[in-house]
Amino acid sequence: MTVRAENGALADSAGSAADWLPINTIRTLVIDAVQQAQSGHPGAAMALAPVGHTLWNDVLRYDVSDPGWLNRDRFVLSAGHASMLVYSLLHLAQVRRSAHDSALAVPLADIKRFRQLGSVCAGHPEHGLTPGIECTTGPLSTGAGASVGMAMAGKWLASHFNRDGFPVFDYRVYAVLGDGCMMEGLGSEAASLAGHLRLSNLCWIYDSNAVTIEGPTDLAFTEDVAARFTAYGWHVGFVADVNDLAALRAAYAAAAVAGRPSLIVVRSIIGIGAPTKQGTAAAHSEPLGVAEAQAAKRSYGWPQDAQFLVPDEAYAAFAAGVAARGSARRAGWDTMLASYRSTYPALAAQLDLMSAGELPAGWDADLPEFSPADGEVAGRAASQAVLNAVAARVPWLLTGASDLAPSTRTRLTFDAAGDFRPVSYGGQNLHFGARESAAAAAANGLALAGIRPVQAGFLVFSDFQRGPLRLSALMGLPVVHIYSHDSISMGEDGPTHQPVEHLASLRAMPGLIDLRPADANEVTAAWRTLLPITSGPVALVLSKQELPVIDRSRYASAAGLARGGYILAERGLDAIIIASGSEVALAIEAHEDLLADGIGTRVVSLPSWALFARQDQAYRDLVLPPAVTARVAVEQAATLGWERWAGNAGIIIGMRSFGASAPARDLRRHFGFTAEAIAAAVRTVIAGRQKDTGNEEIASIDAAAG
Ligand SMILES: Cc1ncc(C[n+]2csc(CCOP(=O)(O)OP(=O)(O)O)c2C)c(N)n1
Ligand SMILES: [Mg+2]
Repeated sequence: MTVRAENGALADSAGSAADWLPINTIRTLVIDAVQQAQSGHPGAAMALAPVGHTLWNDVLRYDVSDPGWLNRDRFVLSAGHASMLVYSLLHLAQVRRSAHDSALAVPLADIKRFRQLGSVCAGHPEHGLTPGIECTTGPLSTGAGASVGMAMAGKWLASHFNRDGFPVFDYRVYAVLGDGCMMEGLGSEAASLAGHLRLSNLCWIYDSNAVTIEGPTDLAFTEDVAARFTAYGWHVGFVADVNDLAALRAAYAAAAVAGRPSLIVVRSIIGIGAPTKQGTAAAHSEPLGVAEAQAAKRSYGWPQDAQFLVPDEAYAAFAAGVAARGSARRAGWDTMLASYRSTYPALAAQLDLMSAGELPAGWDADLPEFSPADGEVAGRAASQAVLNAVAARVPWLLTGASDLAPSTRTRLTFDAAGDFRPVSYGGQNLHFGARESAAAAAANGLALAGIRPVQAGFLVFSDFQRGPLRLSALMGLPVVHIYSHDSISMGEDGPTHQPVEHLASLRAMPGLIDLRPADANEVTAAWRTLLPITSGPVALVLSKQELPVIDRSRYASAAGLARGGYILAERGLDAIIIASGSEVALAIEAHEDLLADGIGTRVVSLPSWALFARQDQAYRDLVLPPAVTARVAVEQAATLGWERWAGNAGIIIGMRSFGASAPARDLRRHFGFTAEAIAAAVRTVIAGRQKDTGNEEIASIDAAAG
């Protein structure tokens, strides 16, 4: 059908009727979906419709029949609250679910069920739920941070895979940010990093509408954003009115040739066309209401009572725009790739493995094994040896720390490793600088582009990464988060640097796999276990201090780590001692001391609660028999949650306060992490079972005193 499609109130704006019809279709879909849901954020999505239309139909290189195409341009809506914008675009472009499933990624029926259970149109865009959503967004600026990782990945992939005449990777990354994204610290870190790296394939579009939730931005945000980005080394373009389509198109064109990341500052009016709400915070997250919605539609020259109206011409505009350009581009790429495959078969094989999320055969062929004769080895040092062995065989494994590679021991030192630097992007060593938040967000973007990213820092500073870390779990991305300096035993730097509550907090996160290996061989087993996991992130928690290498000829093999928890030592079942990480060696010492006194204990190494919880009940009962309630759990971390394994009658030796600044040995004595304290606790639980007086708090005081 045909509707009148003029720009109404926007009479002075450039662009033809052929442009305004799809733009007004987007605006009215946004209005109707939010109105129907009685929930959502109409204003920014309405205002950004011209950006969506021009970017998709004039610029984006995107195959609508395959949203997973490796070399597609990426569109990330960092201002995720404006989700109806991207749902409208995916619908109008008729993007399919995948190359193998031609159903629509976003059917109109789901737009009509915006924000309802089972709809692909969730409140905020969710990667994995909705095909075509590149990244889960909503926490402000985290999507922008991920876009930096996608652009970094683009540079690395091009450097590694492209050959003369074979531009396998030359995709560009576009992200849309609002005032909120611009205010957040993570966005500043990410922009600083992108500027340093001269990521010419990155373009951020800033919806500068001077309104946020509380009101006009002059309440809290008056800086010169353009000057800030210029200082970061970005190219900055301006569009004075988002409805000036010619200016938008010129800005995209300038960004494409800027040779560095680009910011396009676009002035807009939030909720444009809604007579009383436009330009105010009321348009941010309130349904417009019937009268206001009708008036807005009239201002667009739209039938005021039409609901979810998509004129054929709107589909046609996207078919002639993004779809036609994308399919031609894709066909050319497929042809090029076919001859790449015959010219560079080894690289093509790598490409296939990487994009399937697989690892090269023999990737773990020469992982180091450690013996007690090697002396004591710190968790972080063992990990460095293993990481180097793995990375040498998996070229697309990139690793970087937040200025802590020498401390986290995450530097790749083999000859071919190299550094990822501006203009020479082929290295496997990334440098995030002291930017933990951006590092974790960028790692998400790297993973979304097929890279296996490893990002590292101190466990205590995982707090700085909470937002993006959470998104890595929510999206199920295979990011390896290495957290070293894993306890008060990091010592003299004191309580500001000593993690206490962090393990409990990481373990509370659905989908994140915790791994705190006990010794060097458990570190090797940890890498062997974690790298094939592609369904979600792993937190590999490592000691700063040296740890004894457990004698595996006397005790069980470290291969048990794969099940999360395993019986390490067993000389009777008077009690069970459960420990993780650095405390496992203490548990063994206590076990031996108790044996000399005729008390037979089992030591359970529990490096991963998440992996252990995934085992069947029979295995868990085998390791922790329900009948054996005399249990002592020991870990240099907050006790929260340990009741799950220690049981009501058990004693938990853990941290109930922050640490202190002192040498590690003194701290361990002070806080009760000694073999003697563990042995005393075992005696108490055994006696307590007879006297039936199990009490965690009292018992732990006893234990500390012992
Ligand atoms: C990290 C984070 N903090 C707070 C919020 C809640 N929030 C959602 S949108 C927004 C700011 C809205 O301002 P802007 O980005 O300018 O969006 P607009 O009102 O222009 O649509 C805030 C604070 C959030 N989503 N993420
Ligand atoms: Mg705003």
